[in-house]
Amino acid sequence: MSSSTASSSAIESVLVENRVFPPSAATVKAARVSGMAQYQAMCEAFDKDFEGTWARLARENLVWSKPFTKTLSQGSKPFYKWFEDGELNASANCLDKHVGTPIENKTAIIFEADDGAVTKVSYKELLAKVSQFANALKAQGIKKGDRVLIYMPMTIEGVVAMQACARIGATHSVVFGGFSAKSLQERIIDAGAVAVITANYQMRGGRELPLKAIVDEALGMGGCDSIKTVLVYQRTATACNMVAGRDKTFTEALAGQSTVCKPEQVGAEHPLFILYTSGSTGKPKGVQHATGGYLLWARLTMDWTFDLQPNDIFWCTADIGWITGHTYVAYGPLAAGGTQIVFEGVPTYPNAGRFWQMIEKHKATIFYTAPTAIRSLIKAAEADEKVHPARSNLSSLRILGSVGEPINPEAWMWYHKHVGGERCPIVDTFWQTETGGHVITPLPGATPLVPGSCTLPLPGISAAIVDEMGNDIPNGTGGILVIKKPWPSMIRTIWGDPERFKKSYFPEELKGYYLAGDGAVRSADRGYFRITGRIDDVLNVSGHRLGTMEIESALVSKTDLVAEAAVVGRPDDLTGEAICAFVVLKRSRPTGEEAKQIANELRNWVAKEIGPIAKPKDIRFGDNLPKTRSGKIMRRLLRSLAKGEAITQDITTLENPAVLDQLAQTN
Ligand code: 6R9
Repeated sequence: MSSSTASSSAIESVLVENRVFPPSAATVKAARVSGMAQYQAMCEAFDKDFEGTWARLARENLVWSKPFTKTLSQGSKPFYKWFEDGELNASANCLDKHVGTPIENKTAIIFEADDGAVTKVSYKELLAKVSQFANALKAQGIKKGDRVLIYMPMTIEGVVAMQACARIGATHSVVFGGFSAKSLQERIIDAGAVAVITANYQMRGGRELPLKAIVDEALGMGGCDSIKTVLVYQRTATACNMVAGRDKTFTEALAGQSTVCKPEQVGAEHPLFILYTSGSTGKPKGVQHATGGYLLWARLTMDWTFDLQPNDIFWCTADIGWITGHTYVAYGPLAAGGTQIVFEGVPTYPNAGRFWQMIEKHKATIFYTAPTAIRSLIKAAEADEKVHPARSNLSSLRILGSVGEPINPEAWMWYHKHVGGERCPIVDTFWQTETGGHVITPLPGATPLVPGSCTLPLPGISAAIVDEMGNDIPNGTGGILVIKKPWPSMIRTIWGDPERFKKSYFPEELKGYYLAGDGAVRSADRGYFRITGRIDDVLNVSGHRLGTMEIESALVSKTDLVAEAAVVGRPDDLTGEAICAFVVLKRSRPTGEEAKQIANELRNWVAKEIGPIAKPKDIRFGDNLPKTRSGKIMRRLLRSLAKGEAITQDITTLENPAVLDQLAQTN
């Protein structure tokens, strides 16, 4: 819990934000959670009988092959267990559950490819695909408890691969298709994966980008001997390298496999997946989620936050490589029996009106995306009237959502007016990889909305703002966001590193509360939460989490060139935060064209080490970094330099003040 604290300007703006948008009477009337009184009653049910309420919801919303008798086990805090002695299967709860009901012929997924081609699958068809793929996995010797790494584009096949792993009790670990071979290799080794599921290529914005070649590169880096099988989906007609004995195309693997596969029942605590995310230290953390509790929350938040109704067409734009794509693409919409859109491409291809055109084409009713996408589409719409949302018929929409980073009130207002036609509630959902699903969010048929605020905790979630000793602090004062009581979809541990789990999320001084890692403030009048940003060394660039240390390690691993590096974030209008790297080279400090050229070389190096999303926007060179006399890098000062602010901090302890002028210059 070092470095920056809640920025004071963000706190001020929540105090002055006084626009309030209550849901219309008709929206309240039709909603699953109808009005604030019902929301409060739901919260009170947890206050009166915490475990009993969770147990009731788990029984009502999931199908258990063996009912649980214990709801919450607190014997080894903070390693909480939920519904411990119950058994279920996640895939059965998403698919089998609906087959044999009127939902079986309902469209489960409307897939739109990068080039606009549309494919639809019903629940019955999806179950057959998942079952056949599950049988193919079993035929490769993959079994319950094995870890399978998935490196796939957004496709029906990507969802099928995840569901098939769940069906046989294998724990999946999806890696976003933008991560590098090195990142992939690290995750394969950490998870001890036995197989990789990938595609030859992925299509993004009309370009064919390799996936299998990156897998080959990762496996060739060494240490990946646990991998026995690589299954390759042929997304495009282009051939890719195949290693005999190890690699099989989907077609080969599926040949002769039955479309019926009995789901493997697993204990509620069985790890459904591991998803790597950035933390404050160099190494990404494998966030481990449990089957029962995770699925319960995925299911419930579809009903509560999105008010999912039988005729809704739900569209979450997140990639399956992120937690949002896990909970609100691969599991939640299916567990809830909804129809959803899965989109392969990018929002700006063939033009920046793509999202709006797709909403019109598929008559989407619920649209869930990230502020960074909204901000870039605002810019595009302002520059070119042809891609403005007003050019599309968006009247099918009834609920909008936002996720991944704070949404600034200006972007909120534009989204509300131009996309939501001033009629759609916006659910600004705050949550994390670790929370499994939404934790603080408005409910569309209940909560009066305030732009830029994620409003109130969901029923059952005891979110609070405390000081560094875990004491409650009054509304209107910024502090540390915690969740006081455990909840079913919480992270269970960091894969292979339980000590780090305890240290990162349950530090001793915080009274056993879950530490989210964000700063927050509650408004004085309504007690609404506003997230003010990370309080650790984690950056949020376009809604993607990146550790500053991770990027620093990547830079200094270029040992022929870099002596030292420090990375901080600075505010950016488009991406929320931008990465700013301060670098000391082993040679003399470059200037002019040479500095630009070396900066680019370093950007490409970081892209290769981590992935293009981690490329620093600014790179600045100095003869040294600003350090205290005890040798500590003065990060506070670097943050001011990154922002281009005048240095007002006390620099009397600074060893080498002359470097400040050098580090103020961008290349
Ligand atoms: C779901 C997801 C988590 C971090 C989180 C916070 C930021 C997410 C937010 C938000 C303000 C929101 N964050 N949603 N900040 N308002 N509605 O994004 O998970 O990738 O793990 O990132 O994102 O800083 O701590 P993840």
